[in-house]
Amino acid sequence: KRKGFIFDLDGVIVDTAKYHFLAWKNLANSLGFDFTEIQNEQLKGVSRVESLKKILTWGETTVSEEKFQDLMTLKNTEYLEFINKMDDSEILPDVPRVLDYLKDNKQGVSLGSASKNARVILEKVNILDKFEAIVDGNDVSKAKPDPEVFLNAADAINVKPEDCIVFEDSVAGVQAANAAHMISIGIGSEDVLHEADYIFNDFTEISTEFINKLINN
Ligand code: B16
Ligand code: MG
Repeated sequence: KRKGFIFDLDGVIVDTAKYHFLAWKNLANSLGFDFTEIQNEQLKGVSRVESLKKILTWGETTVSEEKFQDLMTLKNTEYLEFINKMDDSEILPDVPRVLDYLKDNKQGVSLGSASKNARVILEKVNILDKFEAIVDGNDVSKAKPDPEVFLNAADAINVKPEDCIVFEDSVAGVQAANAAHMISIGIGSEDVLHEADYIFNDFTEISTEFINKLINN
């Protein structure tokens, strides 16, 4: 049977959280306060606008709407400098193996990411052509944990939500997949992602047998 396999981007296909961290940290420091890795964890899966709102709250800082826009642009400009240096060596282990297996077995494959930079990142790491459809931060109005991004990603490949499987590294993303009535697969630690139907540390732990089980269920 043709199922739909929907991949989150940041934290699932590539580890861009480290670049988001550096760019947000520099921004926070320029405003006179610090930004920690623990805070960065809480921004996973969260949109750019919501991320900046949280950071300003943590830094007990308020800015005008105009300055807010400037800060978003500044952060993204620096983030893109890191992205522009990426290549296929940054694809997380065994992601290409799973993508190729799904394609060879005629499964639907799409991207469901909160990032507005999804396409450029997939191009940089040279796997844009592995996806039948890309749904990203430019296409949705409601952020994860709202299921909109995954429902659109399912629709774009013509697969019913209940026949879709989502790979996610963030709590909000797992909740979005569950809200869409899809099978959620958490990539990361069990402590954080316990709401997922299945949890793996990374794709090296995802066997062909397991994928076959998902396809045939
Ligand atoms: P951008 P994902 C999310 O991507 C990231 O996890 C999150 O940290 C980031 O703030 C968000 O994209 C927006 O990214 O600034 O590039 O539009 O995990 O949903 O692929
Ligand atoms: Mg993610």
